[in-house]
Amino acid sequence: MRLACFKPEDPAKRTSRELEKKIASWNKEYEKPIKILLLGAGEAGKTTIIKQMKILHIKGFTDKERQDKVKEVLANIHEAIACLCSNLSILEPPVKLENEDYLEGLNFILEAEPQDKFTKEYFRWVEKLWNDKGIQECYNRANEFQLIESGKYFLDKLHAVQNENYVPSDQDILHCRRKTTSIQRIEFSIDVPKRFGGGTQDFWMIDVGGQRSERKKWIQVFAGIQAILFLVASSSFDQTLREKNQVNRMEEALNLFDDVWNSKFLLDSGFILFLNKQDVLEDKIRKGKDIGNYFPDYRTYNMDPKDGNTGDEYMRTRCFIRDMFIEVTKKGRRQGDRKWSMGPGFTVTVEEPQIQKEIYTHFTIATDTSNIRTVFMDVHSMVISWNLKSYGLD
Ligand SMILES: Nc1nc2c(ncn2[C@@H]2O[C@H](COP(=O)(O)OP(=O)(O)OP(=O)(O)O)[C@@H](O)[C@H]2O)c(=O)[nH]1
Ligand SMILES: [Mg+2]
Repeated sequence: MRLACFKPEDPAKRTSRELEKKIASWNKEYEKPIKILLLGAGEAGKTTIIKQMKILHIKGFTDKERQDKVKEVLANIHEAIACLCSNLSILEPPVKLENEDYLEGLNFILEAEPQDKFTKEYFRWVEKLWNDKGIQECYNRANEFQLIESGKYFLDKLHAVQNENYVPSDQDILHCRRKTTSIQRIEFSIDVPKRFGGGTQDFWMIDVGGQRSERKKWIQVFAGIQAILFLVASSSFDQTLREKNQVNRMEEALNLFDDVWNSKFLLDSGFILFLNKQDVLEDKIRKGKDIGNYFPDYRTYNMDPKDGNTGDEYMRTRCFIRDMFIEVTKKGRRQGDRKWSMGPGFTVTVEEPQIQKEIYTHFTIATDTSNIRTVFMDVHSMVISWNLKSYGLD
């Protein structure tokens, strides 16, 4: 009688066992979270996307979180009105208050001590000033100085905010601005489409600060990133940097995108570009702003008719901006420039990477939950499919 353990193994069975092992190891990878890193210059909308993920995939904001936001909302109001008041006379040519009696209020706001802020008198002045034609004219020229994006949103709802029972809504939280100075990670799970096997997939989304001084921290989180979500403030073509007011914000975004796209640390990551702040861009263009004054190539730009109505200035502008970024992905690394710089004082020498990658683009409004829900259905499917591909499972 032969002992079973000496029985020669059936080769078919061995192959099937090896395959099972391989699939088990793939499944292990599949169970790992997919990491998405948000990048882009300051005020592009990265943290707003994190807030949307919280609304869409986690339980939203708790009562305590909403209460904590009140302080930030009030700080946004003060920053906005003080910024408008102090820039009125600095603008070239300067702007005057329509109602000169409000000069007292303007000085009150600019000199407000913490205990004056948010008193009845304070809000009375803020409201009067915000409705003054001079301040409104100054607001219309806000691209000439540094006003926070949320200024108009909160100054338009002073009545609601003054109420002692005021609780910030989701919209208020999405509009509220606070500069990121740390690295933040949000974790969530989403259902995997049936065509990718069903079940759920965990995601980690990582947020970093985009202003120049923050960028030296980025490299700490580059390892193991499956997708880069690069955000651009599409409306920023007529603005300069808060950090350095001689530099055009859109130029900065293009250069930063060039650096990130060509980074040897991100060769394995997929790239998705969010051409964000489409609502602000559309508003600017409808009011007669012309990107051609800042990017003269717009004058000879030919929009592809399949991208929309070529006679619509907003459509043309958004396609032109998208194509400037796509152009970056097509050209090789700048000749003689092997340095990868993430801002002043932080450069790394790199070898020339010549890997063909593709860029996926979306026109987005980060403060609009339904827009982001739709866009992210695409993004999640795409990232899951990239991930499966990288494990040979597509
Ligand atoms: N209207 C409008 N506002 C937006 C949009 N995206 C972002 N914002 C606002 O723009 C401001 C800046 O957005 P953030 O998400 O803080 O920008 P960030 O990229 O995180 O900026 P840093 O932390 O400095 O890197 C906030 O007040 C947002 O509410 C958008 O699509 N439309
Ligand atoms: Mg941020």
